[in-house]
Amino acid sequence: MQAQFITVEGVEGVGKSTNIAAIEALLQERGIEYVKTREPGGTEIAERIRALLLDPKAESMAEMTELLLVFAARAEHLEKLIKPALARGEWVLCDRFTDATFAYQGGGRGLSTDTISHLQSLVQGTVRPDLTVILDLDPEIGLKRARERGELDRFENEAQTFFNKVRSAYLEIAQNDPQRCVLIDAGQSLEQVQAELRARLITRFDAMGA
Ligand code: Z5A
Repeated sequence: MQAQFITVEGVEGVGKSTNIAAIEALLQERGIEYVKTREPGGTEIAERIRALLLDPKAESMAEMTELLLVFAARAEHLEKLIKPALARGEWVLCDRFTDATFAYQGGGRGLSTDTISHLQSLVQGTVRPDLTVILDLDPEIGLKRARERGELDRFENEAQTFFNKVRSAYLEIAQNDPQRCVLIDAGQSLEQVQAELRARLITRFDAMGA
């Protein structure tokens, strides 16, 4: 079967890193070769763009600059890592992708969805995730977890209303694309979240013969 492109999304502190480890365990059990990566980032140049995007000292960055930097990092990531891995037959497991742009730059910042869609076509061509896990959580809880972890990045310093809009945008994406998206209530205990995620992925993997 064709290598699959899996992405994991949600507001800050929702548990993406923790649940990505559970997805990796399932891929390994099934003997599936994969590459784990993240956005913004994943290659040397894209990681340098990430550092600029997350730098709390870059607070005056214009919204359009932010959007173009996200897509510049993505162009690099696609050409150097994602497309070559898929071409080799390896699955790609990515912490955030373009849904994050629709949620943060579209929903959060209020930039036009048409502009984002246009950049998506320009940078990605026809590349889209095959499967997206959206972890849903009240941003207040997620931000509390992020704050307990230490210093906040440029996005985590945004107001609660920003994250409420980000969450709504993710819920809209899940609702509009149920074929691709698996929506999980991440407000449950970690054990419950992982059990539900595992069960739903097993159903999907079995259906595709993976
Ligand atoms: N961004 C953007 O604006 N546009 C774009 O196109 C893209 C990104 C691609 C970097 O993302 C930033 O880039 C992001 C949006 C922007 N904004 N910020 N900040 P990031 O993914 O690197 O950063 P993050 O969202 O803060 O993710 P994170 O730090 O990796 O958090 P997480 O992976 O979601 O959470 P975690 O580390 O797995 O869990 C946090 C803690 O909660 C940890 O102690 C866990 O043990 C605990 N946890 C997890 N699940 C549970 C449950 N169920 N119960 C209790 N405790 C739990």
